[in-house]
Amino acid sequence: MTNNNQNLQIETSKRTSLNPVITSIYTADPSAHVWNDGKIYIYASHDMDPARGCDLMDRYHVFSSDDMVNWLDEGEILSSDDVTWGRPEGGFMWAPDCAYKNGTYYFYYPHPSDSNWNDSWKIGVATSKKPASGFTDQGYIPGLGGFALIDPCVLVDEDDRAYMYYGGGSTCLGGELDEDMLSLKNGMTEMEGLQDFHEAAWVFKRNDLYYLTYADNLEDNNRMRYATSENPLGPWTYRGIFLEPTGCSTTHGSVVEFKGKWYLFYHNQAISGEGNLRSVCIDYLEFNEDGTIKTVVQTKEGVLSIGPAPEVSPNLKSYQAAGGIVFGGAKIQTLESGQQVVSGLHTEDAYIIFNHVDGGEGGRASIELHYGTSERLAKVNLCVNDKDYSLLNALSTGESQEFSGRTNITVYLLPGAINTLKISGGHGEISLEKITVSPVLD
Ligand code: FUB
Repeated sequence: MTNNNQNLQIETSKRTSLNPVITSIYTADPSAHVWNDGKIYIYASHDMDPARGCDLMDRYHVFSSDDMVNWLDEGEILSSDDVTWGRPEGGFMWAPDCAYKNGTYYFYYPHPSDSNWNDSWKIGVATSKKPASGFTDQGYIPGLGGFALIDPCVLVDEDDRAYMYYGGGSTCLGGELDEDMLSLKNGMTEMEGLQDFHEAAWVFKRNDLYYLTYADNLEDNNRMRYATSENPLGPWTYRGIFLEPTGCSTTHGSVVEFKGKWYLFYHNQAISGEGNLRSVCIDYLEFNEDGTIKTVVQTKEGVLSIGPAPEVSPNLKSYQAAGGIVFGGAKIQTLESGQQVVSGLHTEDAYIIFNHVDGGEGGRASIELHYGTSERLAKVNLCVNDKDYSLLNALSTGESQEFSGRTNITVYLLPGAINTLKISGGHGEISLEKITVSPVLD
């Protein structure tokens, strides 16, 4: 097995984000924030593949970027297994948000507390001193929750007062959070003035005006609407629709300014064609002179890079697939060029094992698979030290022997060269060239 740094190569970074922007795993409900470290982060929910409605969504991943184009999967930050007060069967980790105050990141998420899920929603909160790791659940916020009440959003205003918004069905509620960010100051009140509110509340502020965006009820084709107010808790003036249907039955988005430009983060189903296997997208959001929002143009190109491309980690390690141990129908194939790759992973009971993968000092590491496939959408299953990270998407590279494909996920590795990675086929024929392992720094 090759395990060295000589294979380190400068990868060609993307200069346009393309849409969807997150392709390796299915992500939805993006809440984007710019923190003091100068980076932008997406807190997203994770559609599990294969889906069963939205039932199996049991964990959250965070993504970060310096340039809006190259996004790093920072890994899983919370799963329903971590929620001691939650629904015994797990799942239902729906649209989250994150806020920062006084040196702490507060991650808010909706989760049922009972098997009877839609009657028992609560808003949980986990905290960390870091934006994308180290979160510990703190329980749920007293006084919040009930039938269909989901999708928390928190605005920390310029005067440091924090407001919570959430809702579902036709009800949107807002209220001020206490200094501790874990409880309400005075309870919640209904947000007045919205038209056709469904879910997915998001509040941001621009030029002293508050904007409340949300999903409407258009059947099987939700759109995003918005309203404005001079006060964080309204009353609101309805302003219109600014995101037409994306092709997905649900819609959910966040609006953020980063390095002088405004963006809409939203989801569609362009990769899977399935409404419960969604993918996060980004497009520009523009305002008219009077502060109203122009209809967002949904593109396949996405947005342009606005910063330096990330450098390849000097600690990246590369493992050639031909150095792995193959089982079942998986086989080492020698190409005309002399290059050796592993094919046959799509056949029954086929898999490849990489033993002795070096986790360095242990902790988070980005695992990237370099592959070729002529399938429109192949899938591979990744297990690391017996933890199943579920299916990763491998989008077409055009030719099965064109190894420009990349799919990645951040996992936890044990310290030292004692980690075992197992890769099996999930769907479609794929050839594996190598995997790389790079530490993800805090
Ligand atoms: O992702 C699960 C649910 O679908 C969210 O909470 C809603 O906003 C909708 O996007």
